[in-house]
Amino acid sequence: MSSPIPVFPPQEGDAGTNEELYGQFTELASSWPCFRGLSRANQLYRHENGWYSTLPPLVGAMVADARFAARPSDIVVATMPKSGTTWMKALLYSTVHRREHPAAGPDHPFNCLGPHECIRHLEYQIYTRNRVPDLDGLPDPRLFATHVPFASLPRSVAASGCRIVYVCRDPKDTLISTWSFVNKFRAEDGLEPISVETAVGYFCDGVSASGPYWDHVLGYWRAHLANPARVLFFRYEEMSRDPAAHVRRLAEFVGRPFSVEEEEDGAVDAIVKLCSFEHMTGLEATKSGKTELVLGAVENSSFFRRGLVGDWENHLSPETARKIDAITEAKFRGLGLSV
Ligand code: PPS
Repeated sequence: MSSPIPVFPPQEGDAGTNEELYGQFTELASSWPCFRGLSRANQLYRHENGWYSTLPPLVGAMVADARFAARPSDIVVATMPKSGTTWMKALLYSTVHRREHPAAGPDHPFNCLGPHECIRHLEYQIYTRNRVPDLDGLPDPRLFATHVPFASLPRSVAASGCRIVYVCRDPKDTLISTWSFVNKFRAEDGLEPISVETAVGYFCDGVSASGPYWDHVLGYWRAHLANPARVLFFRYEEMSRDPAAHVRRLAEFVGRPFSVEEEEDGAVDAIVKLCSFEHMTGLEATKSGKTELVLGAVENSSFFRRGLVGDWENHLSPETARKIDAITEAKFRGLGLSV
C-alpha cells in the first residue's frame, strides 16, 4: 500500500540559512540554565515558559515559532508528554480522514504507520536537524502536534486562530507514565534508573519535560475558557469512561460532525475500536514499527504501556498521592478545573 501520508516536504530556503538559524537558537538556548530533572538524560533546559529535555526540542520550538506559518484550517494536538498524545493523534487522524480511510476498512493507514507518523510534532519531528520544511503544499486540514506550553506556541498559531485540541491527565498517572518511559530509555542507555521518590521530587518541582505540569494544564485551560470554539479541552480519564462521546465532540469541533447515516453505520464505534489501546497494541505497526524523533528512531511500542486510569496506585504511597493532590488542588483552586 502506498503511504497515505504526504512525503515529507522538501527544505524551504537554502540549507545554509537554515543551519545558521538553528545555530543561532542553539547558541542562545545553550546559555540558559540547565538542571537535573525527570528526563532520559536527567538534564533539562529552562525556557521562560517551561522545561525542555535536551536542547534539540527547545531549539525546534524556537524555529517553529520563527518559521511555522499556521493556517486557520490547521488543527494542533497539544499535550504534556504522557497525557494521551498517542491516543488523541489516533482519534483525530481517524476522525478527520474517515471518508478516505474508513476506520473499519481492512487497509487503514494505522496498519503500517504509528499515530506519531500520521500527525507529527512540530518540535520533535518537523523542525529538527536544521530542517525548515515547506509545509504549504500539505492539504487542508493540516494536523500537527506539540508539547510546548500555551505561551510558547508558534506565534502564527495564535494569529491564525487555528484549532487546538488539548488533553490533560491526572498528574499522578502522567508522572508514573513519564517515569516508566524515562527509565526504559535510561536502561537502554546503560544508565541507573531514577527512583520513584526522586521522580516525584522532580515532577513536583516542575522539572520534567514541558513542566511544570500545572502551568502547562492551566495555560491551555485558560485558553479554552477564553475561546472554547478554538481550544477543545479533554481529560484522559473522561475519554476512558466514554470514548464515543469524545469522538463525537472531536468531530463537531473540527467541523466534521457525524451524519445520521454514519451513526447508523457505526462509524463512531469503529473509530473508538480502531484507536483503543487493545487494538493499537496488536497492530504490526505498533509491534515492529519505529518513529523518527529528534533524538533518533523510537519503537512505536514504547508509546504504549498499560493505558489505565489510576495505575499510579501501584507505584505511589497514599502519602505521596496526597501531597501531589494537595499541589493540584492549590494550583487549580477557583479556576473551575479538577483533575
Ligand atoms: S507521548 O510520548 O507524550 O506521546 O506519550 P502519550 O501518548 O502522551 O502517553 C502515553 C500514555 O498513553 C497511553 N496510551 C493509551 N491509552 C489509552 N488508549 C490508547 N490508545 C493509548 N495509547 C497510548 C500509554 O499506555 C501511556 O500511558 P501509561 O500509563 O504509561 O500506560
